[in-house]
Amino acid sequence: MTEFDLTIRNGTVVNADGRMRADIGVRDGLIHTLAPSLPAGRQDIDASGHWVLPGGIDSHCHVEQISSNGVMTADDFDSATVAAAFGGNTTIIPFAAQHRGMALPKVVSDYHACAGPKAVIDYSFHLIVSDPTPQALQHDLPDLIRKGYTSFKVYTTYDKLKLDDGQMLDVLHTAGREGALVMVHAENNDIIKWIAQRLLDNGHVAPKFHAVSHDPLAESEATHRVIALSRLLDVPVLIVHVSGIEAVRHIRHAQTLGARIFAETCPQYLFLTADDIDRPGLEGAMFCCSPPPRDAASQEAVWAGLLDGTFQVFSSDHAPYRYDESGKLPKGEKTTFKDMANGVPGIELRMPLLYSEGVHTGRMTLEKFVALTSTDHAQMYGLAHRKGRIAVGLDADIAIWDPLRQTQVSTHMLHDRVGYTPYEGKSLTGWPTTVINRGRVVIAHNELQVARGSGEFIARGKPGPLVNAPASTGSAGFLKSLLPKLS
Ligand code: DUC
Ligand code: ZN
Ligand code: ZN
Repeated sequence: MTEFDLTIRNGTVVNADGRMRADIGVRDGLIHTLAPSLPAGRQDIDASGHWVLPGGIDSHCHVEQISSNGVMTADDFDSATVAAAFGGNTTIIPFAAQHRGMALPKVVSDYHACAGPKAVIDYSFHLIVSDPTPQALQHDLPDLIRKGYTSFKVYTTYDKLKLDDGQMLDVLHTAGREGALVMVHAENNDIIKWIAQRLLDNGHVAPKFHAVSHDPLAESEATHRVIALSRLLDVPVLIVHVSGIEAVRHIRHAQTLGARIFAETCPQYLFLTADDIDRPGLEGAMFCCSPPPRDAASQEAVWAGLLDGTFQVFSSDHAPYRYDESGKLPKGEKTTFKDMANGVPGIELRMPLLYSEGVHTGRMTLEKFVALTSTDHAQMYGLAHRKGRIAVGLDADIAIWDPLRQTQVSTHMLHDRVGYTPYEGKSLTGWPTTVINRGRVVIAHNELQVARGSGEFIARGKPGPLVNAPASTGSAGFLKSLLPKLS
């Protein structure tokens, strides 16, 4: 038998549906053989005492993206993919973000020009759709979906991004017809603006008022509304970065009705609360994201949702802005909570945080961890034909975890360009020590082993079985029969 390019031996292989003692033989970037015992390949890794997991897929991160207020993220495709790889990821799905007036094909080609020469691991793109013109809905989106951009994010908030309900229905209708998945940022824009203006008028400008203005009811109302729009047209929707108890309840209720409502949450809603924003001066800005971290009861609701299947995916929503005039503090000391760039970093710590606080503590099985950080991202977003499992014929995307490695989080050990972490000082147990993407050893011995630009763009298929299962709830019969015939 020809020698393997790479073998990983003596480890325990864990997929979302179970674990086994197996050696892995890799050839031409693919998992070629899984067997109880294999001879050493040209390159051989001893995984004794380690978990051998599918490489992480971070399906929500903002990289080299200009916000609607014109602020560029601190990370580009070099630093973001390096940080992602050190944190156990082998694929990221950031956004190609349309701002109003921009043509979607040009947006996509611009992001490719940024990512191609820099990414060290594989990547794909969701679209952000802020301008659903007839050209976008009838031509550009269908064309891009066919080319492998099979999901897009839309917003109910931010003045320059938000869609009204009619536009949302237009987008859902197109997605339903073309078989794409719509991700929604669900917060009520007017509630947030109304509270924020009154706070500012009364001199309440500190970062902690960011969380006050993003009241949980703003999230609850928009989540409920988006679920209704999705059910009306029977088109699947994934609600991103869910933070509050009421939103979790709306999603769970819709799922029990049989609606195709899916959901994502992020580390900031498990490990931070609004109290973290209440710091001296402007320091709280480092903890401000939208929706904001909430309270202990919300954290518990989010944990429960992760464990009971309400959430399919756990992503970072890495939105990297520095604590200076380039990001969080555009007006220096005079910056109010309304001026700051929204977002927290987390691309490198997403999985170590969940491993330590979920798996190591016994709260979550390792199989569930794999589903939430890799397998179900592949399922939801049309990558399952290549990624998300350790199985013969799939890409050799593998993270070897030392379950006992102790780490004290410090910004200095991280590889992003943000300059702080909201998790500074936290003690973690478990870390991915070797990371392999398409058979290439990307991280080993605490060092990056591959060249910039060696990551590949992955065109995605249609969202998988989870999304396509027929819904047992939705619009009234006549509308349902009419919809497929409407343009
Ligand atoms: N909120 C978003 O909607 N996007 C980026 C980061 C954030 O906090
Ligand atoms: Zn968002
Ligand atoms: Zn985001």
